[in-house]
Amino acid sequence: MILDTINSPAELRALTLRERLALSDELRSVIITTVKRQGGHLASNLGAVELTVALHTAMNLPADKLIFDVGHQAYTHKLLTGRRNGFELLRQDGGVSGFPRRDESAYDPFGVGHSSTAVSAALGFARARDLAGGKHRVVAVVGDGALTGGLTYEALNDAGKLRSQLLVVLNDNEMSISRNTGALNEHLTRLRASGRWVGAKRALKHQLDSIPLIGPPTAAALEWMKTVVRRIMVGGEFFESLGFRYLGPVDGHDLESLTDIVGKALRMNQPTVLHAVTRKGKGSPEAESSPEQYHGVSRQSSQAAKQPSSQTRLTPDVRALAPGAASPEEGSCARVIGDTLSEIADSDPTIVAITAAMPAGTGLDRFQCKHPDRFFDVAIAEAHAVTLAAGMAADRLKPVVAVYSTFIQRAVDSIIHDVCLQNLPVTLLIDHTGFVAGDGSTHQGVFDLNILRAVPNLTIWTPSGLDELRDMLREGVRAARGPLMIRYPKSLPLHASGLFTALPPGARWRIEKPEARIENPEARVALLTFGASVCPARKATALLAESRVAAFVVRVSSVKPLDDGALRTLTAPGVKLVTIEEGQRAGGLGGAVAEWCQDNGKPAPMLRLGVDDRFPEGYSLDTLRRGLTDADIARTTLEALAYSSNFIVPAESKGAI
Ligand SMILES: Cc1ncc(C[n+]2csc(CCOP(=O)(O)OP(=O)(O)O)c2C)c(N)n1
Repeated sequence: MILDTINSPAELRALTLRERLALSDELRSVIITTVKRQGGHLASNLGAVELTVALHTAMNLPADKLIFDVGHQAYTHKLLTGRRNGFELLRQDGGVSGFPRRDESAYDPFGVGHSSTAVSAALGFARARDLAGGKHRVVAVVGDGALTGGLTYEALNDAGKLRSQLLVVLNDNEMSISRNTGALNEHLTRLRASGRWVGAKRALKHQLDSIPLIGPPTAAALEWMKTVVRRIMVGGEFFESLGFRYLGPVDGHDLESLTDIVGKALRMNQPTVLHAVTRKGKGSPEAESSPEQYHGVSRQSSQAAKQPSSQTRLTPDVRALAPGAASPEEGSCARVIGDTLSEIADSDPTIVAITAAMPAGTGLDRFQCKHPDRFFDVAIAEAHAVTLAAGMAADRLKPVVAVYSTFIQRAVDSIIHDVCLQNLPVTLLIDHTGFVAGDGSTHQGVFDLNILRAVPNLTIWTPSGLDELRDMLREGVRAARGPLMIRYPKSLPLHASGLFTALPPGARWRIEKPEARIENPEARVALLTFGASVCPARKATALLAESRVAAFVVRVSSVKPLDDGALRTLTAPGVKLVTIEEGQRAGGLGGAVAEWCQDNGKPAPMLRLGVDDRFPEGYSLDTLRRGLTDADIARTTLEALAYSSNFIVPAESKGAI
């Protein structure tokens, strides 16, 4: 394999065109085989193979800086920069990340996972270079989806002033995760249609050859020629109005032309956009025909792993359960959201649903099928999604916005300033809270509760089962009293508990009966938790019972407001409190309970388990959950009981929290 001989771009540059074409085929097959086995982003990566090979050939990496947007199209880049071995364990602990990371390679100048950061970061690199008098080139690779994110516009607007080299390669495959949407996308569609982009050089030559220049060129012929050249090589009024030179569109799979034009674009001493048209899923018939389903692909099931590789199939992972988390007792929260919202909207015409480019991931595609007129995909624009909802709520609609926890971080001020300050009835459905498998530290849902708990007027509910999620959504949207956030992980048990009673949700916590009765216990401990941590907490009560500790679980269905009555019961003398959450300890559930105890003169002995002021690292749920498993909860509780009458964890155990 040629790929085996490539450890750095220098070796790639020594290859002939024929060899680079063969290498591109090899890269595709390694990506397909690895993603089949490990899961990962398939379609985006297959579409970016030639583009990446061309960039690696024309650039001088790592002196030049190559910055990917979102980063889920960087597999070829990783395979060409000495990470072939780690790629075997793509998205697994000990293997390479599915995204560029500064701590992984000198070839990754900027870490990423969230969309629309590349132009800002690249401009930062360009300005740093210029201040230092450097000569290296800076390139941002931005998808047409990422181009819909507001940050990109802010950066383009700023970058247009630059008087030095900055190349933005627009990797336009007409797709975000779903089909791209919005007016800019339509502009790109027109550019694609106008440019006859099948190989820029060839198209240009063909167009120029077709000009009938008989005799001395007439003024009309010259004007025509100018128009044709402009249409091919200088279009994109949008980019030009922002101060960029626009080149393209070019065929993003024609390696020869592409390498040539990337080389030329790199020589431009001004901000330049090179518009490359690519095909998402290129080279895999199934991914090409269903790029949305094959955007993300889940890990091969163990049964499929036993079959010969020719029979193994890729598994689209649009709404699938988290790898390793799937069990018959668990189900997808997104599916429940989509179905429940569709159903309640049947009888309530004021309900509208908003997604920021994730209709399938959030389950809102189900709502879209049933109520297309009341469904809005605003593209990758979380802040806009929330402020749009505020506007709708101010005019009597009941908007529901579904966003993953990690991406709602983009919309914090919209929630504060537009929704909560005006006390508008917007329902925020925050999916993928807590630990998230596969994508690494950029995608963990461990901040939303902590950041937003401090915002006045916002109610925060935390379901622990799909039945509770359904009830909360029904009740929240029906009442539409004010800003409401319902936050849930990717999947939940079907039932919050066997004893579930369909009480209207609110600040009503469920104090579960202890599983085991312990006569004369050594200690009484309440484990306060919600969501994915309820199950390990329940198991921990059994482990604690073995040490004569009477522990019981309290299902916290509302973090804001807290359940005053339940807390008064729980802070009775003799009960010790343990809060457990897949989120930052600072300001989370534990913080809320500690504040309540302080404010109410009930200084209960208390242990707060969660993420201790660090970014969670790891790709498997097992790794991410270290410190919060049933055994960890029981062990830390026992350590705290043994260590101090104040129920404090010894300093040396803190690392596990
Ligand atoms: C802020 C933010 N919102 C949502 C996402 C989820 N997301 C990941 S990739 C993607 C689509 C990106 O499309 P594009 O930039 O065109 O890249 P392509 O996959 O088509 O190559 C979305 C919406 C994200 N990564 N970041």
